[in-house]
Amino acid sequence: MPDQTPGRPDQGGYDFARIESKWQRRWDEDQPYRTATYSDKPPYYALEFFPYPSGDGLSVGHFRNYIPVDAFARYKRMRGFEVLHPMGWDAFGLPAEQDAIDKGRHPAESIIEYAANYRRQLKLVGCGYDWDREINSSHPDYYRWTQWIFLQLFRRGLAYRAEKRQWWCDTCGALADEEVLADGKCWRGHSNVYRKPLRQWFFRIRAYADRLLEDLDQVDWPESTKRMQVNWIGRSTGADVIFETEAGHQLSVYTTRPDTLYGATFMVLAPEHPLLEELTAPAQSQAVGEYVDRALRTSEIERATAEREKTGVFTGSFAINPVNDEKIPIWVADYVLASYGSGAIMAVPAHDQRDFDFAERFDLPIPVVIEPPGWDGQPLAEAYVGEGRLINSGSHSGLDSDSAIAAVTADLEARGRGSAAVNYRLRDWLISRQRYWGCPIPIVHCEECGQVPVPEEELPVLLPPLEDFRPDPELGSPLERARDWVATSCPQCGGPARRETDTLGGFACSSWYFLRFITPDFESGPVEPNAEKRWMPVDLYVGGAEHSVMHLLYARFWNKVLYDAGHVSSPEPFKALRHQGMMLAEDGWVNLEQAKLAGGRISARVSEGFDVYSNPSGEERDFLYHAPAKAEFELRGDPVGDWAPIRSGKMSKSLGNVVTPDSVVERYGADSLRGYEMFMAPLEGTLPWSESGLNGITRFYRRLLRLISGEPEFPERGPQPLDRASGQARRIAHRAIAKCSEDIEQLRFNTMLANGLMEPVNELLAIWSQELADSPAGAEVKDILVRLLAPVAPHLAEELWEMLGNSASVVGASWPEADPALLRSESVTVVVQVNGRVRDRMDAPAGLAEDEALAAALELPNVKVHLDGKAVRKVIYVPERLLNLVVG
Ligand code: ANZ
Ligand code: ZN
Repeated sequence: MPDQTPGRPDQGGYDFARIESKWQRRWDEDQPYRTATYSDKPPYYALEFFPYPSGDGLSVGHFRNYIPVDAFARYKRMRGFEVLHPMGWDAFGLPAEQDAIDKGRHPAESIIEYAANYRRQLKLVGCGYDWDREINSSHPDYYRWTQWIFLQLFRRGLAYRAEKRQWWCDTCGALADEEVLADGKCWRGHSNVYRKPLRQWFFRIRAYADRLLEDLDQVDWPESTKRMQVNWIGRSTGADVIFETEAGHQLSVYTTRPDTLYGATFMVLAPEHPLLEELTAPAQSQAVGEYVDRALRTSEIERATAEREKTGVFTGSFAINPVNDEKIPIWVADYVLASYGSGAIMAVPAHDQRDFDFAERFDLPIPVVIEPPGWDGQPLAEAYVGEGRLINSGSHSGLDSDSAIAAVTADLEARGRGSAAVNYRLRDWLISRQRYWGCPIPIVHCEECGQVPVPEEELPVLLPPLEDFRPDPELGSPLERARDWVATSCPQCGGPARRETDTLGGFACSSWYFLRFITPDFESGPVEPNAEKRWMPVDLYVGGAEHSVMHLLYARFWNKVLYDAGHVSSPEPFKALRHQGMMLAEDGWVNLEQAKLAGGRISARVSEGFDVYSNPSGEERDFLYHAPAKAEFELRGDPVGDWAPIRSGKMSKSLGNVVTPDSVVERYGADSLRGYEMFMAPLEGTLPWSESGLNGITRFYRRLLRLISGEPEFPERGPQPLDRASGQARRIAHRAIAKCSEDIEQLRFNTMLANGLMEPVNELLAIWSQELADSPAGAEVKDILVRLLAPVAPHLAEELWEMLGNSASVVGASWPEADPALLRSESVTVVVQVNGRVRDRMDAPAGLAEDEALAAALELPNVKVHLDGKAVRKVIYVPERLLNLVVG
C-alpha cells in the first residue's frame, strides 16, 4: 500500500495538515453546508449517484465523482444559490448481504460502520455535504416510503406477481439475469445454474416504454447515455402475423419485416414455447425433449450471440404461410428467445442472417424476395438484410419495402391474419428477491382475499431481525425462518394470512432517494410536496457511466408513476446528467528478479507477488504497492536492465493498487488531492494516478500562499511603476474571473485550474511587489484569487481569506464579477510626442486613463530628455493611440 514508506514531501511553509484540520473543525462547528429547505435564494440541487458503503472504504478513484460535484456546489453557493448537496447510503442489497455472510456479521451493524467510514473520508477530503440530510435506505424511516411507493404501483396495477422462468442456482437460489455470467455460472461461481418457473414480483415498466423514450428530449444528458436508454427499451415496429398449423393451431409471430413474408420458408419456436409439446410429432418428441433440456441451461446472452453455430430440431409439424399457402416446417431452436415478441418467428433465410445460417446448416430453401442491388440471380453468400424492391412476392412484387410493409399488413388485417404491432426489448422489471437484506414487500397473502396491501398507516413492515439470514434454495426466502413474522392476519377480513417473504431488489431503494434528501424527516409522505416543487428535478446528477442504464431507467419510471399520481411535479427526475471518467492506477516498474516476463506480459513468479515502484532508479525509487501473486500486467516499453515498465490499468482491490484518500491527504493534503483530481483530466476523461502530478498542485498552492501572505519571490528586475503594475494586475485578475466562470459553468475544471488560476498566479508573481501587494489594486487582486480558489481548495481558501482580514467563512462569500472594461486586449502601443514630434513609444494597458498615460510617459527616458525640465502646458490624449505633450 502506498503509505508504507514515503515521507511527507517538503511543504515549503504550506502547513496543510494544520490548515485542513483547523477548517474542518470550524465547519463542523459552524455548519456552513446546511441547506435551508425554503429560502429567498434560487434553489440548486447537485447530486452524486447513491453509493453503497463497502468495507473497503473509498479510493481516490471514487473521488473523481465527489470532488468535482463538491466544487461545483460550492461555486453555485457563491453565485447566490441555495444549494442542496446531500449524501446518503444505498445500504440494502446483495453486496452488503454477501459481505455480512462472509464476515459473519449482521449487515445492519456493518453497514453503519462502513457508512461512518465513508462519511469520515468524505469530510477528510473537504466535501461539503449537509449531513443533517444523511439517509440510509435500510433504515425503517426510509424504507417505510419505499414500501409506500410500492403500494402506489400496486394500486395502479403496475406491480404484479407472476410465474416466470427464472434463473436458479442450486446453491444461491433465485438469480437475477445480471447475476448469471456469460459462462453460464452464477456470480458466485457455482455452475449448477438453470431456469425454473418461479413466482416473482414485477413492475409493469413496459407500460411506460413510450414515455421513457419520448421524454429523453427533455433532458440534458450525454447522447451516448440517451442512446443506451433507447437501445435498452428497444422499440421496433412491424406486424404480428398469424400462421395456422396443419393441425389447426394458431401460431402468432412478430416480425419487423412483413415485406419479406413470401420468403418465409420455415418457422422456429423458442424451446420454452407453450405450444411446442403439442406441436411435436411423436417421432420427434425424444429429440425435441433432449434439445429443450439443454437449451434451458444456456444463458440468453449466449443464445443470442450471432457467431454461435446454430442448433435446432424439427418438430415434425408444418404451418401454412398465409400469403402463398405454402406448407413450411416448424423447428425448435434456441436462437429464438421466449421473452421477445411471441417466442416464435417466421424464418426468412434470404433476408435475416440468423435464419440464413440456420437454413444453410439444415439445408432449408433460401428464396430471395427482396432484390439485392446489382444481384446476378445466383444463390446468396449471406443474407441481404436491406430494404428494396419485392420479387417472387405474388401480387406484391414490384413494390418497395416501405409500401409493401403497409400493403401486406393491411392485407393480413383484412383477412384476420395479422395486425400492425409495436414491440419492446424492455422486459417488465423483476423486482423481488428471495433474500433477507432488502426492503420487505408490504403485501399479505390471504386465502380468502388474495394479495392484500398492508394499510399505509401500518407501514413500515419491519424487516424481522434474523440471526441466520443465509439464502436457502429449499426454503425460498430466508424470511421464511421468521415464522412469527410470516404468520399474520389479513388486513381485510381478519382471517389468518401470510406475509410476503420476498424482498425488493436494491434498485427499488435507489429509484427515489433523490426525493428523500429534500425533506428527510417528513412524516406524511416520501417528500413534502411544496419542497419537492421547489427542488426537483435534480439540476446536476453525476456518476459513472458503467451500470447506469438500469438505475436511470428505473428511477425515471418511478418518478413518472409518482408524477401521474400527483406526488411529484416534474416528469423527469434528472435535468442534467454527466459521467466522470475512470481513475487508473499509476504506471510503474517491476524488478524482473521478482516477476516473470512472458508474451509481452508480466506476471508473478514468486508466490507472494511482487512490488511495483514508481521509478526504477536504485535507491531513490518510491515504493508504490505490492501486487498479489496472481496479478498480471501489460508491458509499456522494453525492459531497462533488470526493470520492466508496466501499465497498471484499473485501480482494483484484486491488483492491490488501490490508492486511498487517507494516504494522499496525509502526505499532500486534501486540497492537493482535490486540485489534482480536477486538474489532471477533463471530468469525463480517464485519469492515470501520478504522484508527481500531486506535487505540481502543491507547488501551485505554495506560490499562491506566498503571493497572498506577502512573501512572494520578487522578480530579479526592478519593480515597475506602481500604477502600471496595478493596472496589469487587475487585468490579470479579472481575466482569471472570466476564465474560471466560463470553465466552471461547463464543468471544465481542468482548464479552469490551468488557465484560470495557475497561469494568472504565475503572471502576477512576475510583476508582484511589496508596494503592489499593499495597494488597493493588490488587495482587490488577492480578494479575487481567494474567491476563485474557494471551490477547488476550500481549506486553503479559508486560511487565506482569514489572512485577508475576513471573519466570515469564504463558503458564504460571493463569486467575483469580471469588469468587462478590464477584459479587453491587454496592451496597446501609445505613441508619445513632445510638441508634435514622436519621441518614444510605450506599451500601455488598454483603457489607460489620461492621467495614468501622462504619468507613465513622464517616466520615459527619451521624453525626459526632450522635456528638459520644462512644464507641460497642455496634454492631447487619443486613448490607446497617442499622447502629445505641449511644453515650453
Ligand atoms: C422475419 C424477418 C425477416 C425478420 C427479415 C427480420 C428480418 P427487432 O428488430 O430487434 O425487434 N424475432 C422476433 N421474435 C424473436 C424472438 N423471440 N427471438 C429471436 N428473434 C425474434 O427484431 C425483430 C425481428 O427479430 C423479427 O423480424 C424476427 O425476425 C426476429 F428479413 O421476422 B424478423
Ligand atoms: Zn383476507
